[in-house]
Amino acid sequence: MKKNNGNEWMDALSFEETEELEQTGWLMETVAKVVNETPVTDIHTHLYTPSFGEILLWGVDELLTYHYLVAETMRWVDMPYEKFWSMSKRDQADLVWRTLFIEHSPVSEACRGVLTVLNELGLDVASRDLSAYRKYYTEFKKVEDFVDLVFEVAKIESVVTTNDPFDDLERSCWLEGRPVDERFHAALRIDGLLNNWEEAVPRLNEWGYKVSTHFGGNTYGEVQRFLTDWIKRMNAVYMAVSLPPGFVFPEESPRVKIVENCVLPVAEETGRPFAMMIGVKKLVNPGLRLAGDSVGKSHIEVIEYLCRQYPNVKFMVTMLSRENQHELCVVARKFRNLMIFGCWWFLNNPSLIDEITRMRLELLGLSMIPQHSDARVLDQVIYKWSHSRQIIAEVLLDKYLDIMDAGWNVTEDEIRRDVECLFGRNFWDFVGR
Ligand code: FIX
Ligand code: ZN
Repeated sequence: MKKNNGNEWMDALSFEETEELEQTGWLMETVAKVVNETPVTDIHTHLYTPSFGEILLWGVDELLTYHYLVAETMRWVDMPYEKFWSMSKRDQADLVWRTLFIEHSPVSEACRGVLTVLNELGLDVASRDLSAYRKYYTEFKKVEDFVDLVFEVAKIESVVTTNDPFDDLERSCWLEGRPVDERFHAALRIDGLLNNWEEAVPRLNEWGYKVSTHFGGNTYGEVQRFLTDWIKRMNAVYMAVSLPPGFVFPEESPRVKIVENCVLPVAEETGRPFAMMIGVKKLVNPGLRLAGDSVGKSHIEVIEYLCRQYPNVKFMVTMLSRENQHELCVVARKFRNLMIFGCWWFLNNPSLIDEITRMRLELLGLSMIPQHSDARVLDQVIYKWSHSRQIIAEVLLDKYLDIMDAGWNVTEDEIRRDVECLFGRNFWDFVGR
């Protein structure tokens, strides 16, 4: 008597059904393997090359005081914000750990992320022993050793950082000529120029760029020189800015004047894309500081206008509102000089990554950049990519199964080619490297 192993149902399958079952099994295994092992270029982070020192954040106390977790903690804790900010980093971390992990189960995406990092670093998450986790990090004598480990665990090939010449600490690092790890690529961040023109003018003059608030003289030429100087100094792969939901173009504002007369000409001349991250409402709750920003639906017409009027400029765009995602996909179908990217910030959650990635594959195929980490703490790339890889693999599998149903069989090489596009090739081809 054949051992009843519960699989006797398979004997009843036809030859074709058995073959399809085997193909499906192969596809599931192969997609998961390729997605999990393909190295990633993380195209937007808040990390820094190790030589820039303490502004590169790492370690469990930095993980626990990530502004996402601060916002979640302050929902439970009836403490004046300023009292929290006056606490030491360690005491802040203790409060977050107690509130979000011990007194309540850590089910939010940001909480889960901390657990994924600890787990993938080989620590005993079940112990809930924060002091043991802290002790682990003391074993790394210099951050460079930890960078190598994190890049290996997360399978990161390189990261693009956010580099702001208006940040005094960071500017001095660049002017000193500190060495840049070749895995860390700079993006020139120009919020200081576009979102605070009044404050930027005296600083630009101090740095030797003769500009005036009302754009007299050769202000446009001098701002262009500022941009090209910093693109060269940083070897920046793109220029980037975050913009409010109300951003429109054209418009009689300093921001639009500078974009039109400085940023776009430099983008065209240098071939560097202009990355717009649109939809952030800064400091709706100022007491929360970095955690106090919120989201608003933005005007898709501005993307249509810019891509149409400036066909020789490359635009990278991500939008913060879920309600903008479908129209952003549609606009990307209309303009090959538009590359959409990431599930940004409040969209970087499994349910929305799934929805947005599915929508993008269905509307754009593989001509998009599905994700970036936005990591502010080095360790975070471990969880942000582990979680996203899992979802991207599930969605990709569904799409391959759909075409397999119609008789199209993808090979492992083709799956690898597709995933390499999504995880870096599309980006590097778009920036022209
Ligand atoms: O403007 C940005 O680059 C945003 O990503 C950040 O300001 C934000 O705080 C963040 O880290 C979101 O993930
Ligand atoms: Zn960011």
